Amino acid sequence: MTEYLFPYHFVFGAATASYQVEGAANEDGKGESIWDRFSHTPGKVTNGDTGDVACDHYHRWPEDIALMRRLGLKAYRFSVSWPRILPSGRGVVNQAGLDFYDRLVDGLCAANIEPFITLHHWDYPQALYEMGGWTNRDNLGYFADYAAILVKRLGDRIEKWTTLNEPGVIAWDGYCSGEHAPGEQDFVKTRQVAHNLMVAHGLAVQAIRAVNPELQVGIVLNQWMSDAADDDPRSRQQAEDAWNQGETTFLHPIFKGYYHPAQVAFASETLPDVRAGDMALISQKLDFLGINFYSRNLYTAQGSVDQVPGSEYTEMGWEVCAPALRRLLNKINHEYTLPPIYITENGAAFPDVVAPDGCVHDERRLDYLKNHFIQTRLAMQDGVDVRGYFVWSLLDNFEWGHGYTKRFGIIRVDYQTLQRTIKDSGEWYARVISRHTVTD
Ligand code: IFM
Repeated sequence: MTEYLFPYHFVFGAATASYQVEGAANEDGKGESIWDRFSHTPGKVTNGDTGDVACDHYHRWPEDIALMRRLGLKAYRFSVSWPRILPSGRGVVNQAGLDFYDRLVDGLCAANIEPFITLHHWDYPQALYEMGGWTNRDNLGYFADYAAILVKRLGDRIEKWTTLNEPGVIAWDGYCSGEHAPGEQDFVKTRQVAHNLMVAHGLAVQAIRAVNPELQVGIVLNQWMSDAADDDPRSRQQAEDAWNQGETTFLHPIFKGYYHPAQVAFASETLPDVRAGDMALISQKLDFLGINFYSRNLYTAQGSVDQVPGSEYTEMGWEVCAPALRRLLNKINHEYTLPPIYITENGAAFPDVVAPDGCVHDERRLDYLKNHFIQTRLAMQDGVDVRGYFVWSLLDNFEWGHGYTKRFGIIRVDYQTLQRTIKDSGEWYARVISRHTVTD
């Protein structure tokens, strides 16, 4: 038996996102988001599910904070619904929307749970989308205005501010595959959206610091490790090329101030319009980097491998490969000069069942989390400065195009009754947090 002790100040947290858990889609003056529109469009989401009610976190947050306390969470990462604050995405502020987050943050502080806020986790205001969305540069400043409004209201109680969650998914799933809102399929736009998101991030960083320079500001990127399947140098080259052409899209501009040359060469037909000053804005020094990690891509000399023989897969079809997290952390730590890192999401969807004893014995999720915690600890021993870890997710929730069919929570949500039940993985996490130790 090996014990992996985490440092005293290590932040053990869990995460959610507004559209995935809040519900109350039309309450208290909230405006429409692109996800409201998309999920109500027939054929876009499995079973026609929407986030109208979701986990009803908007009303049940006191119960959810009580559950967080029960788990002993040190921090809760949540996102803000932009159209709840600004129903048209800009202009008139909806005070009732601000009041909701005010109550939530007060509740967290009273429970000694540190709030980690994300400004934007995909529920973009429909009204701004109709003005060109992220493709229109004139809209980017509205994100900074929105950031400033939130900092003025919540900056006295929240220290850690994240601008965007997974800009790559916003761009590629929203504008290329069309599997996410707004459901476009246009590769040229995709590249421009990716660039514009980084500009908007830079503007928001400035806006946050202009209101309160004491706050810590970061961004959350989802990164998949690129692994070679064997020792063939051509496999290693494939993995490295794929990393440079794809996985550096945000890391390179943000931490080096320019696009990776391999990416520029690879995507030369669809390069975005980069204006003077963009790169300086994008590469402003950050206080932390959030990494969302779920899986890896694997390459042979012939190209990418779809199914890895002998590997376990989650309900999302993602390979389970915890050691890839350690390799990823070491790789980015080696290639970039990074601020402290938080694992801002890690977790797995598995087909849970409620046992006759009323419990959810989610052994596979528990093992997944345990092994990823261990690999994180090993990466820290290798010298990577990881300060915290947020399980995705606190609650089962609306998994975007999959609706409610994929459960990631360490707490089960019964979508008929909205009753919450802590799963075995949640009970395990509570023990880890109380002992600061993961035992293998
Ligand atoms: O549910 C999502 C989350 O919103 C962003 N990161 C990945 C999760 C699982 O797909």
